[in-house]
Amino acid sequence: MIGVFDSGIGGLSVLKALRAELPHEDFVYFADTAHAPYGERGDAYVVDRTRAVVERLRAAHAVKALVIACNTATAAAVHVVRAEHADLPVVGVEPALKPAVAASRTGRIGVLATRGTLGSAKFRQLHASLAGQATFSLQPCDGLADAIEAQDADRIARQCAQYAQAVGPFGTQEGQTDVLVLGCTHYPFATRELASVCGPQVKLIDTGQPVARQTRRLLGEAGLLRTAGAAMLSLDATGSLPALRAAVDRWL
Ligand code: DGN
Repeated sequence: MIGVFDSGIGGLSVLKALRAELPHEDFVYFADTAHAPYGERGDAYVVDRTRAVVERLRAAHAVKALVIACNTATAAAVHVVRAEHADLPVVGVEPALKPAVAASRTGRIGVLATRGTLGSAKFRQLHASLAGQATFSLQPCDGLADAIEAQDADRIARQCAQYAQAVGPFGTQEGQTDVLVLGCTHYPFATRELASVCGPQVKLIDTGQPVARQTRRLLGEAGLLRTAGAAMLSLDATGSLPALRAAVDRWL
């Protein structure tokens, strides 16, 4: 069984890609909804929650690999999890800046993520390593993951408009932003709202598929890949399990 977790429902965007890439694997998805959102809470909180979630996942399920399907938790805590659970393959997510550079023609890229992700040392390193190759407009999206979690359509539309417009103008001409990185796993669930602000020529890039491929590669290398048999999905949460089930029915 592969453990996948996020502060809430955002990681379901990664789980969707994982299930497509690994159709014979069992998954347990854990949402730390009683303690969400992580994005504006600070490193110490996110590290504590991540450690607690991984402990709980491992205590309750025979987890053979772990996917931290949250950019904020990866940025703050992936090194801690790897040190404390050295027996497990651990995959994290990060905003897809490298694929964005490859996809951009204008060299102007917008990046939407939580304040925690954009302020992290891990993200700053990634950004610095690519700074010569494109111009990145970084936009912290306070409250957007929370609005998506609450399925508050008005708030989602308002915040998408505000945050996406801040990294425009959009288009394919020189000086315009032609790629938008969705640097939080919740944001693919606002793709429609974001695309309506950016227009059809702008590419929206998330991390689901690259993370799924990386997970497959690591499992293969460790001899842990299952290539036959039916797959099971279990759900677990610190908050409401029915709410998580409803989100799974809606998004998967
Ligand atoms: N989905 C998480 C991420 O990718 O950063 C964080 C959302 C949140 O807790 N604010």
